[in-house]
Amino acid sequence: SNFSHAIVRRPCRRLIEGITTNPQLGKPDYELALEQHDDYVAALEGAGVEVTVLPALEGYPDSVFVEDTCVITPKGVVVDIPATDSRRAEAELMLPTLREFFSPDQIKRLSAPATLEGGDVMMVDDHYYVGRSSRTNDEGFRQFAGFLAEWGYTAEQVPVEHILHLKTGGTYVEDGNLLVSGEFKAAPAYRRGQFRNVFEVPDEEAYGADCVRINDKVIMAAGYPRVQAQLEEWGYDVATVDMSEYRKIDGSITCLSLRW
Ligand code: CIR
Repeated sequence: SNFSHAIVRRPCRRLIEGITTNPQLGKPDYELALEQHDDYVAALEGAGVEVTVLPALEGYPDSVFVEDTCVITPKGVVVDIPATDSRRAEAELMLPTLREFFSPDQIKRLSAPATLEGGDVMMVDDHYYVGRSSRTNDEGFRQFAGFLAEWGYTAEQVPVEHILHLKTGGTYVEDGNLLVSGEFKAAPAYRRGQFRNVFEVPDEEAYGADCVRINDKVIMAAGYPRVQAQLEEWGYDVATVDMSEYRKIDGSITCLSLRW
């Protein structure tokens, strides 16, 4: 894909209170998280996109994970309804920024009781895989698939049992190349000959399965050598960013930006 823009939001101090399923990893170090965020923005810019950096939102510990606020497709935007009480307003708070870039008829809104978070949405050309997770429900899928259909896209659900979001467990880096980890190695949805190459990420590198393809670059978390070697073998120019502080609160590399 050709991307020209990205949106990120600076982490707030209350990042250390972000929701986590991995408390044993400890709390994020805020200063280090800020540095890693700077490096992330630099990596996006290095891939050739213009980055809009929004100010921190102190009331929302997880607001750095802007990917969960909406889904941006080449035809329009669907504003999400995040599933957790502490995050729900983040989507609404992204609207003014979306309106700077998209016209009113390009912006679609989900309505309750739908829930949907962008981390559960993986685009493969004109087809969208949508996690059925603790964060994205059937009604969220139904409404989202309806908007996609208006734009000429198809969608299907993929059950997410053991991790937070669909893309936590793998990402499509385009050109027919899919990275999968854990439960998704066996996902029937990914086994229909529609991928040229499927790399099964070893368990010890599972966190590295979430990568961002932007223009001719792939941005990935630092410290996952087998994933990196596979991406390089596929011919990608790989940029790495240390994600240690975000990983502590279940954040992967795609979560930190919106891209189009
Ligand atoms: C949460 O639990 O909502 C955050 N701590 C992490 C969100 C990660 N977002 C993503 O994978 N798209």
